[in-house]
Amino acid sequence: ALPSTLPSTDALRRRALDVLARLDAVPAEGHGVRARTPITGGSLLDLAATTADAAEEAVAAAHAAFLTWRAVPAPRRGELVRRLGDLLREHKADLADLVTIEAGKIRSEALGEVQEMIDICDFAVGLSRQLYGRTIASERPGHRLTETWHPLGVVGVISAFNFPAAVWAWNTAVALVCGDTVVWKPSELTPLTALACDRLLARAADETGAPREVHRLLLGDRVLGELLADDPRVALVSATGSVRMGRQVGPRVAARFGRTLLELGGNNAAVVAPSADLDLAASAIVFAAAGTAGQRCTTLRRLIAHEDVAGALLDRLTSAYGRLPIGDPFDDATLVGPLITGQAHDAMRHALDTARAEGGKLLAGGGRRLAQAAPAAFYAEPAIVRVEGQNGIVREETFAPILYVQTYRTLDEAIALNNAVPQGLSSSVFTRDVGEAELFTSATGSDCGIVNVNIGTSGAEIGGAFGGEKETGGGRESGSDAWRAYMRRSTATVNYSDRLTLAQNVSFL
Ligand code: UN1
Repeated sequence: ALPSTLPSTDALRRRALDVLARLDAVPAEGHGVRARTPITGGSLLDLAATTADAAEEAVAAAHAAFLTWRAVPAPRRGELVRRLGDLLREHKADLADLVTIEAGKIRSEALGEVQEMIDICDFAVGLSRQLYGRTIASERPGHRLTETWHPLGVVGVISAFNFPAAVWAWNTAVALVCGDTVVWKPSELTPLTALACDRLLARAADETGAPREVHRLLLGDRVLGELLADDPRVALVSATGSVRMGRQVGPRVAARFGRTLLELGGNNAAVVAPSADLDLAASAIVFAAAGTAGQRCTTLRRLIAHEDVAGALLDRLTSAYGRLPIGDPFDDATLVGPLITGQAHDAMRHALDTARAEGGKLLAGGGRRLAQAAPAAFYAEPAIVRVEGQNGIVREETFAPILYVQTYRTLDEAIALNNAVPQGLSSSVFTRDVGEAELFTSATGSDCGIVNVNIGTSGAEIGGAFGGEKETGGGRESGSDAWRAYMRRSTATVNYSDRLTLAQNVSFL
């Protein structure tokens, strides 16, 4: 029996079913996909996996819906997304419950995830009136050149367990206003959250008169992802997950000249300069490194501290790590919930063992909690490891709360360390020196897609474009002009004169 510090699997199942009932999304039981909770490691429900035939049919339906949806004026398409945002506001607590139950996120972060969905809906509604193209000066008399953005087609969304709802919303809210339709293959680990999102969007579609088939959900394993990768009717595959997954999906889509938007691993660093406010830096570092139990692609994994402040900073960090409340993510006092699976815990153990074998020194954490109370759940103490150099395991993204610490002398050296890993998602510098901050964010500074000053690496706002370079995959989602990846560009040259003039002064006939 579990101690009173963790809820029982039965209680969590009841809670999930209550939420699903309120959302009118009670799933049919079946085989192939098992909903479970990392809070206890227990199974919640067995659901029917989508068959390959049903997945084919879903793509066909989404493609047929695209042919009508693309002709609906963009501001009208925005009405569907506005309604989705309203429903998310109404059901914020319910959806956050499912995120906590399936992904193990603490309450505040689960609510934050739903807020991120609401924010992107608001953004997309505004965007639905701002899908601007360009007018270009023609070199020919009596000619006009314009660039117009048109809907692209079916977008296949492949998403991960760690943002089981928000990453779907980034893609779907933007794709829908762009005139695309969506087929979603969520992580197998978070099917109930996916069902709830799908249901809320179906309601929004019914209430605004949009075709239901603007969105279809596929539940199951990677075979369904491969199906999306290989289907020429899927114009864009937007995939979030590991570099390994990206290496499989990217070339398959490219082989048929389809488009991809890849959000793969991060190996994010923070540089702490001598002038930094160490209290501010320490708070930011603890959230970025230990928050979400280290399971964000933006999680802080490498700390690069100036040798003059490393000692004082590490004192603050080890003391904060020693007091981190680890346990039931529904408990308001908890800051660190469970790892998603036993494999994630194995990967953490393996990384810590390897780091030690490579000369690293464990400075904090690394142990397992609540193992006797909940043998099938994996609560890990966030770890800090002092390393010398960045070879071996430090170059890899281990999806767990491990912070590797190194020191530096010159900012050039720190920037080189920041950039000397295969991934390029997020980065931070903590400094009060404007010159240092500017250099870090400049062309010769951090090579990442996200570069922060005096805030941590995680927790980006939706207004900016989200994504990274190198093995992170190069894709950009969410705000700014990331919407362009979801549309096709058409360049139109119109001759309104009564003469044929060829470009480049070519004469013919
Ligand atoms: C992810 O971990 O896949 O910047 C996305 C952040 C969140 C999104 C993370 N807004 O941490």
